[in-house]
Amino acid sequence: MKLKEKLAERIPLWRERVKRLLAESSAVKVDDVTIGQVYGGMRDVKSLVTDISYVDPEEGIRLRGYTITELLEKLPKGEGMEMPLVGGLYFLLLVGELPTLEEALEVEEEWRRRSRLPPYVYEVLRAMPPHTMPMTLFSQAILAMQTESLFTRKYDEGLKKDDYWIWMLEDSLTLTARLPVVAAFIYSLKHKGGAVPQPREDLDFGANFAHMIEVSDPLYADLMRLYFIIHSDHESGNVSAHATHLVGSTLSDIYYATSAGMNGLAGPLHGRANQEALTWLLEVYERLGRVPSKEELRQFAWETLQSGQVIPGYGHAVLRKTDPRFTVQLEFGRRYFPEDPIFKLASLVYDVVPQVLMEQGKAKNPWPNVDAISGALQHHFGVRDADPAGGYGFYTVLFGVSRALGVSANAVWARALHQPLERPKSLTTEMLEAIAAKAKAAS
Ligand code: CMX
Repeated sequence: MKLKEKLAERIPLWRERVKRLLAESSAVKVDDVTIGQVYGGMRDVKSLVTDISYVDPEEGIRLRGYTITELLEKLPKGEGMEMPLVGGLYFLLLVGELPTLEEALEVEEEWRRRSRLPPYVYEVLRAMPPHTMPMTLFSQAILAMQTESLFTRKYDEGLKKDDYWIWMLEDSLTLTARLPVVAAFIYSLKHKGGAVPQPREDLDFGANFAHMIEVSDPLYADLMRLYFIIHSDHESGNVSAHATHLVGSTLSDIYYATSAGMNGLAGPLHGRANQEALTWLLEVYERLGRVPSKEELRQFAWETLQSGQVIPGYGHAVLRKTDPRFTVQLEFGRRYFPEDPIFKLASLVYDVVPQVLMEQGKAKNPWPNVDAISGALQHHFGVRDADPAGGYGFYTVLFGVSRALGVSANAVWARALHQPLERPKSLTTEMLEAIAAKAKAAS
């Protein structure tokens, strides 16, 4: 397989590069850490490394050096597709170079070959109460498949350190191949009586998901290609990526590590914001029975803030401008269904909420992130987040299918470069007070 061959060529060169950097410069300082950062969720502390993506606060994400717009232009597309093949994106994340159409199709083929779920996964999910949150089911399915890990099996047989990545890649290809099926089964359990989804041999990752979830509008396959590409990676410090990396650093396999990352993605300040953003839009829409005026929307936003809640989908820990992942989804809606009322409402929120957040003056970034609009696009195609039994959060599962691409690509490289156990140091408040007193005396 081209993907594996290219990785095998590149990994020794990167090992040399990192070895040289460490040999020559390991004592060079990267950053200073303040008491505010220690107590403030380590915001902006530069202490992780990844070559797969980088988030610039003003510009947004670049995946392997490419902006979202560049990716949509340059990644290969199959016949009749508006959006690129997700297999090409995975190739790019892993290898670091744009694939040819053939290379992208090879990843797609590999995914199709590996997409069958072990039957017990269905039983594990069926055994859960009907109101179980979709993200709980998603994480459980990933953990249940840990029994399949070749990395762990080979490790137990005495695997050489230099070969860790090979089995991490094997597991990652299998896991990522199966996640659209897991997601479609969760949706089927919630809405369609639990029939087992049947992926097709002739469809790519995005179209197969659309087929399994039974959305017949061909535009949905393109939306899902776009969706799976833009949610894949957002450098290493976000909670799902960091939790996956942290757990993986103990040499836990990709199943253990990704399940941990998904539990982080399930939180309202992270991936669950996509569900909450839609709920917020539907609440305002249902209250008035129509798209509100700007003034009505302004009032609704203030009510949310005054009740002590955040406006979901707005703000970011790193970004300080509109998230390009938001913009590209906005453009998709404007192009294909500008008159959809919930989409219209989501666009109107973009005109109103940043100003409200600026007036409130708390959020460092008043602009929308990826989650502000993704639910409105799913809603257009009739894909529901909430389910009749009271569970909700299916949209976060979709985020999870995509995020697994990024975290697994990072995990392969973490094993390839022998990244060590992660173990930062903690201090007590008394120690921080002593550091503060010393600094005060010195000034
Ligand atoms: N609505 C209201 N208040 C907000 C806000 C928002 N959208 N975004 C930030 N704030 C508030 C914070 O709650 C914080 O208030 P306190 O001082 O009372 O605690 C203050 O502004 C400063 O926060 P910040 O430094 O700007 O933001 P953080 O880095 O602490 O948090 C984030 C970032 C994303 C958690 C926050 O902006 C937020 O809660 N947004 C809404 C939830 C959301 O959209 N999350 C998804 C992010 C993308 C993703 O991971 O999927």
